[in-house]
Amino acid sequence: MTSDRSAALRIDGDRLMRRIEDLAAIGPIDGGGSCRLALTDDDRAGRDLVVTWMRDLGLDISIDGIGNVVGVRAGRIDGPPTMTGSHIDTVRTGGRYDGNLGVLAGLEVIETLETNGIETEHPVAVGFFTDEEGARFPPDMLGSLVYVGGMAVEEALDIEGIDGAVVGAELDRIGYRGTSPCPGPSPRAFVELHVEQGPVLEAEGVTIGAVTGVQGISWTELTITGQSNHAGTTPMALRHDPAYVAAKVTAHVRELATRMGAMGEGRQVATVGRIELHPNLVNVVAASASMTVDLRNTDEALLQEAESDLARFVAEAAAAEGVTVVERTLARFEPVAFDDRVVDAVAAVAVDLGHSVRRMPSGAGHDAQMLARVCPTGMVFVPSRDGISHNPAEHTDPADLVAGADVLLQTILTLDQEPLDR
Ligand code: HGY
Ligand code: MN
Ligand code: MN
Repeated sequence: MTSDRSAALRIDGDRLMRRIEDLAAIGPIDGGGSCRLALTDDDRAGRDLVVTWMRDLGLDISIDGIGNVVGVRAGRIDGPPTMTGSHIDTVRTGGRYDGNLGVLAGLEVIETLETNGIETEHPVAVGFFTDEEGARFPPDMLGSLVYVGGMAVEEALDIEGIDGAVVGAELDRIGYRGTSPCPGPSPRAFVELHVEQGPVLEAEGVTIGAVTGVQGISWTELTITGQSNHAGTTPMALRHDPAYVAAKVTAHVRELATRMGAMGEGRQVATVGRIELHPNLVNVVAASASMTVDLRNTDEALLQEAESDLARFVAEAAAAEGVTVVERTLARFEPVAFDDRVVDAVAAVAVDLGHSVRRMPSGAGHDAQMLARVCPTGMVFVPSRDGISHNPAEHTDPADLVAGADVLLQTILTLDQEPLDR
């Protein structure tokens, strides 16, 4: 049970909003969002700003071999910290809250403890993980995956991005290949604040989501090779057109998701986010097409069913058109269930603070799904206006941002008092 003084603590909303605006000003894009693809110069600038804030708070800062950055505030006793955090890399058309909110609310929680002279039993840590988005260097959640030992750092450093850059060289270039060991030290608990990025909380008029887990993710890259030819002289029956197969696959994944059910338990979503033709010219039947398919489901068996359906369709479409296809798995994570003790703490704190709350799974991937492999983990959601994200129009009302950060603060204080063992 937290003390009355701790229970009455609330974050400084203006200070949180100022930090959100300051970070959003790095890599700014029209519409109020940011573009800070992982390990770019803009990502470095964002990292430098957050590290400066960590240093100003007197945190013990560590940077590991994949560029994860963790700042720790000492507790009364030494040992594994109660940890929070998220990511500050963005997609190319990112909003200002995706990931950033979780990191900056973590800083705000620590500054609130500091300015109110609150000593926690255990250390409190806030971190940001490298390349959560996976948009430049797949898979997503790369940094937290390495942090928990899900991928060797050597393997991660060799990953080539969509622009031909390599993770290790980019980390060196921006000066964030650290010396702290990978895997990193397991925290005693991890709780992440994040915007929902979906329509549920807003549609139900609920302020806080006590997240129960994260759905499974399957990313596949298809490289389709046909025969480049003249657009005017080549009879249709003689074509081997990768663009045509890519279009059929794109239509099929939409039908697949619709057929498998779009909502409720076992909901299926499917997205073709990237298609690139070569040589991509108006009067040339393409030589090749490179595309990605993102499949997700809260049910692992159904996700595997969707993957099998896709593979069958691709093989049939390729054979019919006389093209070849090379498939490459870019990411594959099974659904994750969070620890009831953390989910219950989030829900109870939300009620104590007078906020409406509902339990719900996450449609998006998060670093928390990796930390759940090594410690009791949960998440706090706040509503996204119109359910929009991965779009500069992403917006959450300041009152909801503050509510989420207060729930994060009080959840960390609650967990600080709980005898959490693994
Ligand atoms: O892909 C995701 O769900 C996350 O935005 N990385
Ligand atoms: Mn995110
Ligand atoms: Mn994202």
